[in-house]
Amino acid sequence: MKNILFDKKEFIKCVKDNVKTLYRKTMEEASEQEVFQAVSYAVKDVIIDNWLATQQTFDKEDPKMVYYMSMEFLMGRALGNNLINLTAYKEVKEALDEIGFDLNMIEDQEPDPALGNGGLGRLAACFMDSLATLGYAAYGCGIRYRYGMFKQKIKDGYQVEVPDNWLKNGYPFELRRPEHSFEVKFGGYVQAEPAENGRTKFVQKNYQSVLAVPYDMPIVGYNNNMVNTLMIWDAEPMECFELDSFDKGDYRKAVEQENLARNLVEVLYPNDNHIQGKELRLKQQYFFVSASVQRAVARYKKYHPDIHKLSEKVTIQMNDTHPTVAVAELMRILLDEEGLTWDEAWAITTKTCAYTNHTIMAEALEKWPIEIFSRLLPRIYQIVEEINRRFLLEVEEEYPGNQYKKDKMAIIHDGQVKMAHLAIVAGYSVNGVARLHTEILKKQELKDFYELFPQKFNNKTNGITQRRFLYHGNPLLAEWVSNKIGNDWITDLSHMEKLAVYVDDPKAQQEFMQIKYQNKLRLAKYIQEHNGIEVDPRSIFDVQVKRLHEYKRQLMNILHVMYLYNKIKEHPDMEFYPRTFIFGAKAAAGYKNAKLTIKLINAVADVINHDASIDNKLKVVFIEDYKVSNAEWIFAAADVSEQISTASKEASGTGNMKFMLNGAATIGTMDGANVEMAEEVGKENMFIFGMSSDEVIAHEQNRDYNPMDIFNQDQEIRQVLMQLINGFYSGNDTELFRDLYNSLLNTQCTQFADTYFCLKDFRSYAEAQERVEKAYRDEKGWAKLVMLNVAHVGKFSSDRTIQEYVDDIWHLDKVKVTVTEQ
Ligand code: T68
Repeated sequence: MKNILFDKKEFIKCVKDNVKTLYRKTMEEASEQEVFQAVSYAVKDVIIDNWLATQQTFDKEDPKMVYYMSMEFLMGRALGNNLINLTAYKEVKEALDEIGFDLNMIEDQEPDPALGNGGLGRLAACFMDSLATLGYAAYGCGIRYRYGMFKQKIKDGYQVEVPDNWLKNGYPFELRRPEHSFEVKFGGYVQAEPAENGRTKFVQKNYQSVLAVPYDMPIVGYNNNMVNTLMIWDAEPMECFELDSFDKGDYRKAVEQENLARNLVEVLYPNDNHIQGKELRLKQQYFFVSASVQRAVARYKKYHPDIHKLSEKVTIQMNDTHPTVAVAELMRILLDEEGLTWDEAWAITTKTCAYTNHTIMAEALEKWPIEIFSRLLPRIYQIVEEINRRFLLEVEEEYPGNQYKKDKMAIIHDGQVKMAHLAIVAGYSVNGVARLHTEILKKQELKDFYELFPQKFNNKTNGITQRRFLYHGNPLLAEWVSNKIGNDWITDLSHMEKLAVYVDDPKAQQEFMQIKYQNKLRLAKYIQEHNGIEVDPRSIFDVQVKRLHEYKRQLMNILHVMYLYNKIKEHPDMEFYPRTFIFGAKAAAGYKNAKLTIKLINAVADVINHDASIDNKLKVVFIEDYKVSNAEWIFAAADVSEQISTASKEASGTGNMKFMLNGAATIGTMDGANVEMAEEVGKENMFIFGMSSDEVIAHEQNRDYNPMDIFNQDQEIRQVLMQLINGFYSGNDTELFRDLYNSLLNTQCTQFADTYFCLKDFRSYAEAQERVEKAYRDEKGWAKLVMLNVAHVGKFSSDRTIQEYVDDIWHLDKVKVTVTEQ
């Protein structure tokens, strides 16, 4: 088949035709947005052929498939990525150049689909890319939120949330598939009825339902013709408003049902690592899980007669506990619709479902009040009760008479349904996302379950896709790497180790640092345009971009900036290498201390950036609306990557890997995947500081940490803290930052003062920052250090991660798609 992307003339013609048919315009008349749409449709055309071919191959070869269930897919823009994976980026760029359009500008017109919060959602997106690239059959299953992650505006230093209406111009890379719609039922009650086979069948009555309609998005594999599918579900009313039901006095119900459909997928909950327990969220969970499991079973049944063998062709991976109702939904389908016995259904379910844990933070663990759960999902609740009853018998057998164990491990206890317990009991695999995190799960958080089911537990250290975060985000470095070692790194990142021979080569060092400089110029321009701040591209770009959370310790970072500022003011002649501290972070709308930290960063920026006396030695920049699209530029331009979470709190982190891939040095704690990064590149090539996770956990258990001791003993720290409450950064308003001060020192305001040990780790952090500065002054030494980081990043590709999931958990078959003339 002819691929128009590689034929300039044909491609331009196609774009022109699209502009004409879509908008009745010529190229000259079309807006940038319209040209984006026209180009995207031309690209989609090519994708569709591969998509069809992939489906045909699936039908023929019948491979085992993974259904990756996730409340969040933080995909980022598709156009550029699709062109890269179709290996047509350069060709299309040139073709567009010819007719006077800049591909970058066109890419910029695409909304950044932000159907996720942070790491967990972005991981799902990287996994989809790797699955398609490695040739594995996969469906991503999620929700088509009408509004994704809010857009962040900074007004007067405060975060303001603006709705993200990403669908307003229509999204070219989605396909509505009404023929695959399913009904999803909520509420009502369950009636036991006699069934033909003499058993009892359970029927949900007087329920409300919505129609789940999937939109498919193509997931293009790199250079292999493979196109997998991300199906995201929209909710529509079952039938339009009926006079009929009005007549029956059911008017209220008809309206309620319509409202249910309208509200269900309206908005993504914007909390990262925090669960609020809102009823609508449970509705969202059951909605997309039920539809996805129904579609998976329907697809299986189309080709296979024996439902007992479901797990030979289908595996369901649950991205955290958010989709855990999947186990009960699968049980329901097998029991109530397929008519299997409990034991048959349980045998299938426990071979089909697997669970990934992403956090040990207590506030992120999902627990649903029985009242909400049983009212909303009466049949599902019955099934969970039965799973719990049988599980507790198992616990009793293992630990006779041990009520304490039973209470601790029960799925339903104390008026709550514990989703992690359900996922572990019903899943055949439980994995953490970095080695340290998995060890903490086994030894502490999930110890009881590990002792009962040791064979289920395993680690899968996270990874990222180099195709988006190097090839697309940092074209200069990507090209340099390819010139040095060839193209193999694009699909096998372990090839990066071949760069090791260049780390002492002065010419290579110079080229490498020149590319970094170019990327810093690009970011400096972005900052000038967006923030109106002039930053010196020769200063050290020290970057912390990630969701705002107290455990990630943006507060410690900005306190350190305040400390440096005091030092420079006090000793104007001291040696100091100019630094630009760059922050980017969204705070959950209701997270007070997080929002106040954003205000503090901006307040500090305001004072420091306007102080001419410090001779531009320090600059502070808060980048508004941190998201996948601007992240790519930020990673490319960073010298220093801040990965400074309190040890034991960051399950893995993935930003750390993206910086490493782009030649930034990490300053970080021995937390999450930082530990494994240090193992790969050597501790001497990172800037490690702070307490170990064991030390943190010991302090938490012994409750023997008192930040007041540090406040009393350390003058400089005290000075910084006093500046939070003496109006220094708040135009004499002594109350503005008091909550932050209290969170660090006042035991009356928070249960534990300085819960995340900012003061405890402060000196060690400041000392590590001094090492950074010293290392940066040694130009050759620095070039070698960051090049070594790039050379040892191989392990952190999501291709490696996915291959481990396939080998140890999913056992998928590799598929090869060939596209033939149609
Ligand atoms: C992150 N978790 C981890 N959660 O914090 C991070 N939570 O260490 C890890 O690298 C990443 O997952 C991938 O494994 C999250 O991002 C959430 O976003 C979230 C969303 C809703 C509810 C709870």
